[in-house]
Amino acid sequence: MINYAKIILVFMVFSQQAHAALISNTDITASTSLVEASYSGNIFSVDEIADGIFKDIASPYGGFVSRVNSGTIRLDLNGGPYDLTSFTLYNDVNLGNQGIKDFRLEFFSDLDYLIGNFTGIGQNGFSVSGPQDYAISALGVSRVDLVVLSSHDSFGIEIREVQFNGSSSNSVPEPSVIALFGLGLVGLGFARRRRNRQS
Ligand SMILES: [Ca+2]
Ligand SMILES: [Ca+2]
Repeated sequence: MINYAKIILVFMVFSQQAHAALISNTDITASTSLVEASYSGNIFSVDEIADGIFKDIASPYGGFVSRVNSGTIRLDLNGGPYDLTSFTLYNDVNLGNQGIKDFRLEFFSDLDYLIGNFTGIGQNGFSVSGPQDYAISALGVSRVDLVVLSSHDSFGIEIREVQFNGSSSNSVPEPSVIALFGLGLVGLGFARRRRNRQS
């Protein structure tokens, strides 16, 4: 006989969706060994890659610039680990024909294991002035290395902002879900008792 209570219980548990959240700004701590460019006394420091400022066509730009065409930017995700579903890139400081081109995201667990990667291509600021979204799927991520493989021109790496979407890997089920779970357990108990009586 089919155990309907068990099927319902499994359905309820798996239908529980953790809440997606924007991981941005203070959720991200950026660091790099690349040299930060400066212009007219304005330093384009790496922390500006996640400072909440991205619609920056005029000074102060609120973006990161390094005059090399490749290199790694480390992004520690505070409050992680997270289950990531997308990456958002605001490419090119002071929109022009710049920005990163080929890049790879490397995902690390809280124990610092490399657990996956994603390869993408950024459009320059002439082509796309707004956010560029990339669907990704990576579970239990505490850190992302943004490895820039090439840039659109010799100005080097120019990024206004990065963000992720995802949910906490350790998210606690909501009370309503816990209540449903309890109901499912009760149902299981009834089903088992009935089966015991029949046998
Ligand atoms: Ca910024
Ligand atoms: Ca630019």
